[in-house]
Amino acid sequence: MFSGFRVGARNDSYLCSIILKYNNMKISRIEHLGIAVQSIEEALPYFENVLGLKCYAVEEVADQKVKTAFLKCGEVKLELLEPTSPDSTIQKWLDKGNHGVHHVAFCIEDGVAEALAECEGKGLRLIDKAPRKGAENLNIAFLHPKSTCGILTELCEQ
Ligand code: CMX
Repeated sequence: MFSGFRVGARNDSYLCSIILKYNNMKISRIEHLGIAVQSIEEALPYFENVLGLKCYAVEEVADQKVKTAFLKCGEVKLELLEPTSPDSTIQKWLDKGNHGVHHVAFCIEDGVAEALAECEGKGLRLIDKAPRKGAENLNIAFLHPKSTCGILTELCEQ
């Protein structure tokens, strides 16, 4: 016979484990990989002339202090990120000796705002509390790498 939940540490952790397993977010694919480079002009020949990928758009995202170049690789895009200012987060990341893949962006089917609320409810650290406009006019939001296995994670939708 069902006796109801008793208040106590055991039931709290049981409930917590149910909530953590509950997953509403639908990821359809990897939208793009963000790759930090010091210079798009110097990096492009590798991607175009060696890998044979085509750059189809170059766009500056002023509020992020980056210039972006997009290449298609099947249904996944590569987003080259060049800092446009010494205080760009990309420049700071490069200055620390990092280079290469900077973030992974997932395409969310049913809304970035809902996905953010779900992530926050599960205790993840959000960088963006609400979706904002990113390159290619996508609605985007970042999750902090400290709560995503060390991978700077971008959620996006068309
Ligand atoms: N991947 C994994 N870890 C990263 C990281 C990355 N790309 N960038 C920073 N970190 C880690 C650092 O290593 C550091 O870890 P430790 O504390 O162990 O050293 C920690 O996060 C804090 O990093 P920080 O150097 O002190 O930098 P900040 O806290 O100032 O900023 C972050 C880090 C992630 C919050 C910031 O870079 C950010 O807001 N990123 C999201 C926006 C962005 O990247 N925009 C550029 C792309 C634009 C676009 O695609 O449109």
